[in-house]
Amino acid sequence: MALAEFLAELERFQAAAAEAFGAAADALALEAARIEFLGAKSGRLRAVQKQLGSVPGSDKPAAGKRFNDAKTVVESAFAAAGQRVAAGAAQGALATTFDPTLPGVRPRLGHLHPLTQTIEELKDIMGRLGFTVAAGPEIEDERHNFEALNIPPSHPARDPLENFYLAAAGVAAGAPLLLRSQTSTVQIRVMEKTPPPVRIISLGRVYRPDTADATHYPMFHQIEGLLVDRHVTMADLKSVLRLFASSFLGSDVHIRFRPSFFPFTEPSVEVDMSWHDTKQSGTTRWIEMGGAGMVDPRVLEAVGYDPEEVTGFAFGLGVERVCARRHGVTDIREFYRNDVRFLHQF
Ligand code: FA5
Repeated sequence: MALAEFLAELERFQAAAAEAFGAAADALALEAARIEFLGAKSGRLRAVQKQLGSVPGSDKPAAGKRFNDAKTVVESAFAAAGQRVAAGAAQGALATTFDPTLPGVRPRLGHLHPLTQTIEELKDIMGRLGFTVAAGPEIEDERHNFEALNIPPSHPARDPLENFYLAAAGVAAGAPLLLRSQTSTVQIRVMEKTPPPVRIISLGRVYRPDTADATHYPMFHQIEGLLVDRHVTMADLKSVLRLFASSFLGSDVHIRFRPSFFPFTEPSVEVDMSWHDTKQSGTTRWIEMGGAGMVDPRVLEAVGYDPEEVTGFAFGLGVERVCARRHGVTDIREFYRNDVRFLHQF
């Protein structure tokens, strides 16, 4: 093949390759063009290279140089097309996945646990009735958990199997300590320090070795109320609890007193609240929420109050049960499973 003929062939190859690479709209088209022009086995570059062999010997160096130049030009045209196609693809992807006119994605914010929400709301309701919040320790001595509450050593509630007693050290020293089993301990701590009248609530954790079930947990919360003043009666207790129930659970909620016994109140009642069960064709069920009663004169005496001068009422309700009742939760263990799908609903 004459040199001129070879150079013309080289020219055609170079122009056709540049045009094909320039026209490739996407990676697929560009790859097809690459195989056609630069393919190692049967690409057109390879064909032109073969023709170089037939150029007369004296023209070979010039032909070879032109061949190498054309190869470089075509290869850089391919590289440039590759960059253009990749940039276009990235922009296209952005155009389909990012729409700046769409509203942003709101991050999911955490919030207070439903039991904490309940505690805060109950403080609020009782605060409006003039009750201030008092606190007491969760590790208690027997005087505050039992004795001053008129619970004698022989009472079954003091059984070591019914309580979480702490290390033997306290027992050995003759002053056993235990995790408080009720918030009634705070009644004593407040009355020991404050002369009447007293109007407090106390909310916090209490501990009992109860088996966990739908209405029991070994660690739970109580809200305790105590009002001591002149002429306090059971009617005051009932109206405060009725207001408490209707403010937190709704005005259609009824409360019921069932005669009961607590060593530190006389008379004593269990406090039930109605549960209008819409799932069971609107039947009304009663759920025990807590205990209550008139403070026993012996408790008033134990803290130095004169039972001839003042009377008082006290109540202690289970926060988990009140919260479950409010939200229609049928198993209080849900509050402690830490399942965010459950907790997120409140
Ligand atoms: C008491 O704890 C008395 N201190 C209440 C009281 C206070 C009576 C003041 C009189 C005057 P009781 O053991 O019944 O009472 O518990 C009160 C409430 O706590 C129960 O009605 C229930 O709502 C809740 N409760 C009791 N045990 C558990 C438990 N294991 N898990 C969840 N809630 C519980």
